[in-house]
Amino acid sequence: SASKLLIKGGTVVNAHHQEIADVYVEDGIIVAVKPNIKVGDDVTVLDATGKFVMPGGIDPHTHLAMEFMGTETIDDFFSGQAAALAGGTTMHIDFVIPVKGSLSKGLEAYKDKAKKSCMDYGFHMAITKWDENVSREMEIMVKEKGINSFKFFLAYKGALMINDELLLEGLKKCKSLGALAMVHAENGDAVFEGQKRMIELGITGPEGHALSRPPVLEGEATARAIRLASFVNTPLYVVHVMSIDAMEEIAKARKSGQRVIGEPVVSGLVLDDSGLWDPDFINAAKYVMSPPIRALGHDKALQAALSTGNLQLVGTDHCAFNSTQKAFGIDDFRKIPNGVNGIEERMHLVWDTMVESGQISVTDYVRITSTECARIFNMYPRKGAILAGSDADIIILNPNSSFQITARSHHSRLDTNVFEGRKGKGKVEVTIAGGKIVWENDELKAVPGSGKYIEMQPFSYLFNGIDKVDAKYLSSLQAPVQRSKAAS
Ligand code: DUC
Ligand code: ZN
Ligand code: ZN
Ligand code: ZN
Repeated sequence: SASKLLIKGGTVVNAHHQEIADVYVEDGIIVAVKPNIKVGDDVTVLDATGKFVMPGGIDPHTHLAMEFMGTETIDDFFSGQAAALAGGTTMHIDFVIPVKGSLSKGLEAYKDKAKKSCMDYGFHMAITKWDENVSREMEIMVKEKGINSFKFFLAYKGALMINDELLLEGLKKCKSLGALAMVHAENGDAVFEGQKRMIELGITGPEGHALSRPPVLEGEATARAIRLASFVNTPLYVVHVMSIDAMEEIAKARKSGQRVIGEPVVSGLVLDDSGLWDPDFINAAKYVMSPPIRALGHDKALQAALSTGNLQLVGTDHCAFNSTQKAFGIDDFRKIPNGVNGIEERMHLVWDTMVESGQISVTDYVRITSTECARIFNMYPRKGAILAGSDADIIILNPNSSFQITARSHHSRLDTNVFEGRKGKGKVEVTIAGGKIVWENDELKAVPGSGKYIEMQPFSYLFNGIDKVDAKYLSSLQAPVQRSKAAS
């Protein structure tokens, strides 16, 4: 039976434009966006008068059901997505971790984990080592499996970290496939050194985590990755930009015309590091993520960079570990599983911090929470837009209503919340995913198995004109140098 939905009288917002209009949905697809749509009585009608009707959030950076640091994140593809839906996010892109070095085995494992999905999802692929087989498999991922981005780790020495030689190989491979290279930018060798230094000083608590990997190491790795991407002439996406140091490198490169994307995450935008000094271990350990949440001031600077366009979209790095798991590091901060929540809170906190505060417009909000992600990963306008023909992933946000965040009422399986107690203006009152109302009147109707795997095609707009730059470079090399043939 066809499911038909009419959203009446709201302000429909896209990244480029907003207007008062009705939105008519049939079988999961937006059929019409215009004023005064008339429908029969077999259609469910939602009144959105005085509210914003926007594309559902797309979270470009999550870790659901990930095995990491000797344990597994406690939000899986159902609980994490249910939390997302309750917070107005209708799609996410998760990171596949290869299994025994095999990308295809990794993808199969993640597709299996994702069978219980209640919203659409896509995958990035993490590259944790390099050899001929990885290189071959990258090609299969892009050409046959719907993957168009690969993440390289410049941190996690001895585990996920790769060196510059391998990063260069990876960048070249990404370029040849039209896939986007992503980096976790911290200098892993220096972090390792910094950790030893803290332990030697007897600083074994959660504050040691931040002290051992300061902003300068994020700035260094970000600058290095940007310069190597420039050398190869391929676009670069810097995940979880947490510091002024990293942000300024991205801003500078973009100003010079380089194609670099910077993704701050909601924890970095609204929190500072003071919690890491909480005398209660668990209260402090819940803030441990990498790169670390920075000192007061970095948060505001990252917000400002989003509002000026120096940073382009907001993720979460949602990577949930509960108190029992955080306690693995009670005697040594190096054993605290790294990760904080955010998949449920991102849309609300970004609205309150950026729109309600007057830093950005509502159209910009749609761009940084949804549309830009869809464009970068080549899903636009199927995703990230309220247009006829787009998927019906839609939220209705009431700017006059308020939200409050607490572990008692959130939908993640976490027993803590890194944003505990935060309140703000602007509430997602309705979430529609795949044309179905899944969140309304604070009630969740998430259906396991209803989410689809979204295959992403290579060569997004970030690759436009890259070949021309290469051709120009090559022809400059081929200009003959006149030298005298006289014997010396
Ligand atoms: N950082 C985290 O905090 N968790 C997962 C991986 C990462 O890079
Ligand atoms: Zn219009
Ligand atoms: Zn990372
Ligand atoms: Zn991450």
